[in-house]
Amino acid sequence: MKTRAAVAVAAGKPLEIMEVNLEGPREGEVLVEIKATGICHTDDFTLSGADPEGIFPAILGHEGAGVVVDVGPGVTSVRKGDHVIPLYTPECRQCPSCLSRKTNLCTAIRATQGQGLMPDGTSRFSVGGERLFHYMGCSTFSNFTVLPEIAVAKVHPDAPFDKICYIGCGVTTGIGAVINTAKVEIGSTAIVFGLGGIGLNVIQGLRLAGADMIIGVDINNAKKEWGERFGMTHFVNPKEVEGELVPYLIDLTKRGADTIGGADYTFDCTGNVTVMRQALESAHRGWGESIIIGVAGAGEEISTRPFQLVTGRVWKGTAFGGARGRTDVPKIVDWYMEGKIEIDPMITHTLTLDEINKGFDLMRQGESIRSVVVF
Ligand code: NAD
Ligand code: 022
Ligand code: ZN
Repeated sequence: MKTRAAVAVAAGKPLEIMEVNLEGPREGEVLVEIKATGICHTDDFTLSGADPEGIFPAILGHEGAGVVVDVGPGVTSVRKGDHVIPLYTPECRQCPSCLSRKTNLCTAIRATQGQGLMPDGTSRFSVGGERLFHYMGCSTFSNFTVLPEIAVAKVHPDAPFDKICYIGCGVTTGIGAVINTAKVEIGSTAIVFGLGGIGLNVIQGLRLAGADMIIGVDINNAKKEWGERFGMTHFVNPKEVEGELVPYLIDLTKRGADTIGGADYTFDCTGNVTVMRQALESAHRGWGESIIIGVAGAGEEISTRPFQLVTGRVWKGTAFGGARGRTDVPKIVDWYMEGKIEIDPMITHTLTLDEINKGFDLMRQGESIRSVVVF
């Protein structure tokens, strides 16, 4: 079949909107009509050429929602008409990782996904006889895409596509980091570094988990109002702090008889390795945990003195908020439908596929929280 898509033809070039060929689903695969897709930093990281694993030409996009329109042989868990969210972290429920119950990083299709191919080692997309690569197993910048059955989550049929697409990455990553990775308890203190599309979801996850003190840290004062909108209790702009940031934050988190200070949980949502160190060191001595969510540039390294860990601080990272996609994503969609979490105000821009490059510009300029393309 033919479908309209935004094609990343080469690194550093704008996406080109064109009609491409898409082959139907093979064994264990589903054909999905994408109704809406968010634009996320990783798409830009790859498009810019900074991602050493980026492959071109490719159809980017990993934050979508749509409808199953066809299924290949052997597909049992979804059928035509089901509403689904594509998963860049699949959940096969059979590989050693899924069975371990210790990680969400399913390994069933990992090798081919990283090569921009379907699990059988081929691509379903082409244009003018030339192969186009898939991206993060999703390729949601196409009106139709083919996905492995294990890489779709079946969700509530009444949920609006132009909002729940954000659950395909940002919402689940932020809320999941709080619930699954940090396992934040009621009454905890927390610091969130970077109040963008991820950090704001960490904040609403902390509110959901019942955290007492939710400190937001951002170099952009415009983020104060955004943070407060989702449950932030204190705002700190590092540029306006006199002296060092870490001692300032440790002092701010001293409560009652505790004269040591430091937060129970801290989250890096910037991808900046200097901030990652600040986040670790502002965690409480003896038990504070710091969760790295931000993705740093290729080749960057983190550092701290071993003393920071010897004295009980814990450094952790999270991918897709530790969520098991087929199990957890439908639950998050239900939370949205029940009003337990908010999404609508974070979607600051809605665009057509033809305007997708404008969405990238808004993200680069820091003018959007999330831009969503509606097909
Ligand atoms: P964003 O650009 O919307 O937000 C980043 C925020 O950090 C901005 O508000 C910016 O002002 C602030 N900031 C920048 N430098 C700062 C500093 N030195 N101190 C404090 N604040 C600072 O980005 P986003 O969409 O929220 O994504 C954040 C990061 O999360 C990215 O690196 C992204 O790739 C990553 N991410 C990771 C996962 C995962 O599974 N681990 C999933 C999605 C996104
Ligand atoms: C999504 N991310 C950032 C912004 N939006 C993001 C990027 C990478 C990962 C998670 C989220 C990630 C963490 C760990 C891994 N990845 C490796 C997983 C593994 O090896 O099993 C990751 C993922 C997918 C891809 C690359 C790296 C890919 O499909 N190309 C989950
Ligand atoms: Zn993303």
